[in-house]
Amino acid sequence: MDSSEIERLLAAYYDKDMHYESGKILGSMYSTPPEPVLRAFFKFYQANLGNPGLYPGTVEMEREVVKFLLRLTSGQASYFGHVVSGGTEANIMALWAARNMGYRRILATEDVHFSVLKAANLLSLPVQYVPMRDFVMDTQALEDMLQDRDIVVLTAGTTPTGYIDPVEDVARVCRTLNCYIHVDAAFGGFVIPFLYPEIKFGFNTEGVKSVTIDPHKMGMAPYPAGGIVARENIFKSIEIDAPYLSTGKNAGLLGTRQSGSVAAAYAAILHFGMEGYRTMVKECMANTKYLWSRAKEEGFEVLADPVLNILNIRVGEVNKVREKLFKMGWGISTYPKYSSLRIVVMPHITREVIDTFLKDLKKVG
Ligand code: 0PR
Repeated sequence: MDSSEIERLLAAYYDKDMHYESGKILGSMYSTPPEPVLRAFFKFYQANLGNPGLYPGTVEMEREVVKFLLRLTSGQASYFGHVVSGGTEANIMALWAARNMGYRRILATEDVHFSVLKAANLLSLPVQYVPMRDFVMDTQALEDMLQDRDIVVLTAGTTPTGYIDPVEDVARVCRTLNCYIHVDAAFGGFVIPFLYPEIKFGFNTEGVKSVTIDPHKMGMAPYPAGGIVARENIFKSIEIDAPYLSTGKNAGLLGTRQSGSVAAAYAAILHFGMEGYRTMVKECMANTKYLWSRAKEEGFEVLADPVLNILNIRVGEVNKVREKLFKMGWGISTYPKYSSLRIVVMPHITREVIDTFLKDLKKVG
């Protein structure tokens, strides 16, 4: 086929998909990255950090990204880390390393991201749920359950509510035992430092060994770009011989890996910088509060006052409402457990979008 025919055929599929530009995707943790970031992706899209020896330039950019992730998580530049395909791979790598280091059981709340359950299944690690209080881990309950060699997975910005598990309190409870604390800040890592610099969720709490923090969520990088950072070289425990590769070793889940997104994540960091991210995050939070007050004005019940830029609106028959909204062009996540619609207020969710959405929701909610 010639290229115009291919394009014509593909356009039909493209039109079936939802697009961020429409402003109608309300349930994702992603927004269209700025133009220079996308250009970086395409310039480097053939780089493959599965064989780093061929791509020393991209290796350097990965290190720069990791250094920025360490800055956001209060780590030191000498700490360790990788840019990976997403929060799932980051969580799997951390838990894989923890298991190989001799830790035996995962403790987490029910609001932990399902990738942690996936990792537990892959790694044959048992999971015990710790009760929650006000949407975060109940430290008292944890204290009663905790055993030596447990892995405590905390979430800084949970997937359903955006709430932040009490990292410092948990670390205090863990202090007398040999436990592994992993913090999943896949979403919150690019938000908390800009809204609440006083909240400790990273390496400024002793006992936190690794943190997941994803450029392809609030870091405004295109996928696949997750991040895993660690205080010590935990990756040593998952390293495997790869004699024919330039480095002779591989310490990750994937082999070949799309590394245009490493260049793009670096470009996003250069494009926004700390100040640019702060401005963007504050705008998202202001819009979240706008959504919160407008929804209440319209008579909707909001599940929990927003801490980060995630808001849940409670509706009856949540799946039916979601289907109706979908027919009106809205892409939204639901949390059946809370009977709520979850809205992640990313940069494309403007006040105009919010007003239109609430009008539509009134018709079907
Ligand atoms: N940890 C947390 C706290 C997460 O919220 C997520 C994903 C992950 C880990 C896993 O990250 P990856 O998806 O990068 O592997 N949370 C989003 C969610 O479930 C993922 C998502 C993104 C869902 C876009 C839908 C969507 O359209 O909401």
